[in-house]
Amino acid sequence: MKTILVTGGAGFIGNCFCKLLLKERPEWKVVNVDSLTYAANPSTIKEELKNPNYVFYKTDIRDREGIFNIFEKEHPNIVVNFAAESHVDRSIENPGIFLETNILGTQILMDACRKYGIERFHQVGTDEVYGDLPLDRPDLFFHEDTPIHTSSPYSTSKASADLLVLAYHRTYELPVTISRCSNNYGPYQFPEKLIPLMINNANHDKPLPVYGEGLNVRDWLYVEDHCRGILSVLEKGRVGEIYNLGGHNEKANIEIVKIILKELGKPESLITYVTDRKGHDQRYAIDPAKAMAELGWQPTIMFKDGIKLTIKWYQEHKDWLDECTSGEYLKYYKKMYGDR
Ligand code: NAD
Ligand code: TDX
Repeated sequence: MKTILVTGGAGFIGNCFCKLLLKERPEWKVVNVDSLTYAANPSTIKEELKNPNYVFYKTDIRDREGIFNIFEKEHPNIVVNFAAESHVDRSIENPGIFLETNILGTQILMDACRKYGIERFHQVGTDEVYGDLPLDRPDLFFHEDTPIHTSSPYSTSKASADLLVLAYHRTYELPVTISRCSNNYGPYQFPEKLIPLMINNANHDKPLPVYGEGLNVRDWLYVEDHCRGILSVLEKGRVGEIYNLGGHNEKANIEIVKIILKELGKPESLITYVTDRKGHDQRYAIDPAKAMAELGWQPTIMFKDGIKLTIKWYQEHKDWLDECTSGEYLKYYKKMYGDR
């Protein structure tokens, strides 16, 4: 029996990872540590809470004492850190919390790992640490040794955390791994991110706010494929290594928005071009060759199928979307999109 401590397990990707573990590693105990920020809808974890192999702590990873107490009690063998402030636009408005959670929170977790001893600390990273690629060079991709070159406070905080993780490996010999993934899509993503935001707006016949000309390119991976990649890194990856995870599924934002409108039977007249994001990265494109060769990992869900599954899920879970978009979300939406 292994105990795996997952932080941010009430969020989009962390919850998918917990679901995967409970299904496919039934001999593992899953400890979810999440402070339930605005980005976590508590109903996301309601099924997991019924599972005897699952424990939930509502604790902030910035709370050193709280985190150390959980380690003292649970003695995890493995720690996977998903907990983060994850939205680029919010980091442009208010960078401070990104540095606190994403960097200092990671440090506190690793300090607990050092004190109590673990087999593996895995940091869930992002391709945004590599900066962006030009739109006119489709031959270029991010490799694990592509230099860090960040654009936003969000990506800078994630890059800083990665460097700290590597420093804890070199200095204290903490057994770490890092994965860096491209854009995820799928069920339970908070509707501040492109795909669920556009689905939600289209459902309400509200304008679909496309930044700039909608030509920025993202490399999309179905969330469960990302989670399977992380599990492969835990089970087959080499300590001290970084693994890029991505699906070679590049799409311009405007293509995605049009697919959503078509799937929902809504008119393209809902598309509204708005002021661009500050410092907007042009193109992300991951080369996942290392993970494929070393771990035998590869994406299983094609974008054309994954996007249909995703839209269908949101259509069948409008209550979940409504829960996310009440309260604070309305203020956020007005602030970010009101005069854009
Ligand atoms: P999310 O915003 O949906 O979820 C983040 C979760 O972390 C939430 O449940 C939130 O309550 C929790 N959290 C935030 N601050 C916390 C704190 N101080 N203490 C404890 N819990 C806290 O994010 P996501 O999209 O699921 O991303 C998960 C991780 O994957 C992040 O580290 C992100 O950088 C990384 N990532 C995301 C993507 C993507 O496309 N979404 C791609 C690559 C990497
Ligand atoms: O209203 C919008 N209009 C729009 O045109 C929003 C919310 C986004 N966009 C554009 C900006 C980006 O080019 O869509 C693209 C995707 O935007 P986001 O969903 O905000 O994702 P991105 O900025 O690419 O970052 C995501 O991928 C990497 C995640 O949020 C990060 O957590 C992850 O690390």
